[in-house]
Amino acid sequence: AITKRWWHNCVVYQIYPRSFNDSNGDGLGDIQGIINKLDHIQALGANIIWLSPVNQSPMDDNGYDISDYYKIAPEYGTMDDMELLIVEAKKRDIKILMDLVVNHTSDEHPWFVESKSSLDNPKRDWYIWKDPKPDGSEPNNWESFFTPKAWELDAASKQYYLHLFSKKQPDLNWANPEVRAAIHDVLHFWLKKGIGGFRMDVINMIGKPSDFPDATIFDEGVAGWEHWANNLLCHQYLREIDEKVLSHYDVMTVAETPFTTTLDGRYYSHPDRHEVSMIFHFEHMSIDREEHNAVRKPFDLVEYKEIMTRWQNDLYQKGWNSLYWSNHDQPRTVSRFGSDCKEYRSISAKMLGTLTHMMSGTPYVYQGEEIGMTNKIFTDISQFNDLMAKFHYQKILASGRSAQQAIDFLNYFSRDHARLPMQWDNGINAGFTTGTPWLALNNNQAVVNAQAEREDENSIFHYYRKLIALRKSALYGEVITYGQYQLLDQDDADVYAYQRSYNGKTLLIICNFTQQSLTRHYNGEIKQLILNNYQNNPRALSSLSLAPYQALILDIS
Ligand code: TEU
Ligand code: CA
Repeated sequence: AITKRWWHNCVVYQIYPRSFNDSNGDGLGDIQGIINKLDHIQALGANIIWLSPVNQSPMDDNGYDISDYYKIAPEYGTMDDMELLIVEAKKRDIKILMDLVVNHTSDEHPWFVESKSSLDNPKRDWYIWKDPKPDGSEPNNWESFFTPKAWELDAASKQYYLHLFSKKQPDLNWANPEVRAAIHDVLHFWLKKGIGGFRMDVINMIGKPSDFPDATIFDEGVAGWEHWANNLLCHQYLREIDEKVLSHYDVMTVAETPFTTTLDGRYYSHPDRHEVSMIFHFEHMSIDREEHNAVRKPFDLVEYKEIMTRWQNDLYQKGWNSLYWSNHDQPRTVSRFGSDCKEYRSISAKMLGTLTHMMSGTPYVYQGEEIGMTNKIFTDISQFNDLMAKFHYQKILASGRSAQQAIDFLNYFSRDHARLPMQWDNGINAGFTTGTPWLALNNNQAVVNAQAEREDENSIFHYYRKLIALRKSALYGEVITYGQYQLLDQDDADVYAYQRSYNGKTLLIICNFTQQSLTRHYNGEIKQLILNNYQNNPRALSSLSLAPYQALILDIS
């Protein structure tokens, strides 16, 4: 068994500051705007906020390119605003997790400016510089997430630097102990301000093998990942962070870790290894697409169950899961996995929330998910903001597909969907700003907005509020937090049903993923109907009728 920790029954709400709430009419969300909406998050019942980056940044990747770890981006506010946010959140029993983006900095960070200035600058070795191959080409064949190659030539010094993301995001050289010490200082600085921990951006990529070998796997992701993802160096650097910093505070950490298996998940999150509290894996995020080739695949519920079940079982009492349907890099949950048509948007959003919130782990709610915000229909590449959308567009055209095919893929996949301004009410700009929003709204705020959701007791918002409250409830909190998971009917392609059991209590969770009415048979007896996204009353489990997208949480102890 694992030791109980305070974050085990917490629910995290993710804020993408740029798109959350604008307090001063410049069209950009800001920290004061977040403070003004803390009551919304408190009403939902979340007690941790993961704040996407608010540090000073040229915003090449909307803040995931930091130019000063000790400063707040002026467009988002001041250090005083940040300190006020921590205080105001604390008054509501909410902790703030900051986004720690330390695999790379901005190329405008003074460290990189110095590093680039000459071959013998003391900070030269803070980044990863390599000579070209004899023919002048890149030091190896690694690719980048946002550009074809991971290396950029600096004409002045005739060396290449490594960037796994954009060329304005040079990778730090974690092999250099000075770099690691500088990052440890950054963590201490923020933890002393009273934050609750960190979400660690692509932290599983910080270890680069010293010989920089060529990639040999090309179809399964950004080439090179077999060398820089989840290696021993990374685990060692994380344990060093724990020893030097985290172990001195009572904090939670969540590591963002693409390319991970459940075994990696255990290595990262087993408490005795002293690395991180939990990780974000991406297996279920690639269920309906090959990101690398920019190709969409059909969603397969049986495969989805297999993935989720493996994570639930393999980490049970050996680590800790995080549970999510979406974040600022993903399409909108209801459009992607449910249905955003008028008839089923609300009901399917509730069903999807039920599925993840009843699992073992810490659930994450991405801003707008709790009110069922949807994907937008884009018609032209000029409407996208995200640098990854532009990269994918070029990649699709280069693979011989048409511009329309590229837009179709982006309408499904683009990170911009999640970054459209939050819809607070049915007023001008959905209440997000009184100015011109930095990214055009989806314009369905007449139907989808937080005010309407708050006022309607049958809304998605209130359903999510109930899901979150259950995890903390005296009656069901323990079984939801610590119960053993058991999948039922693994080959059922339409319904996801599972049980959770703990200390003599058993919950049965049933989710219909289709628009059809179905009948299913389960063992046991309904002792109590805990939650239902329809108003009806299920009778016998031996012959249970399920309405389209129906979700049930039943006590069958
Ligand atoms: O994302 C890392 C990452 O793996 C993404 O590039 C992902 O592949 C893609 O967004 C869609 O699946 C993190 C941040 O969450 C992202 O916003 C940043 O752009 C990136 O790191 C670089 O910091
Ligand atoms: Ca603003």
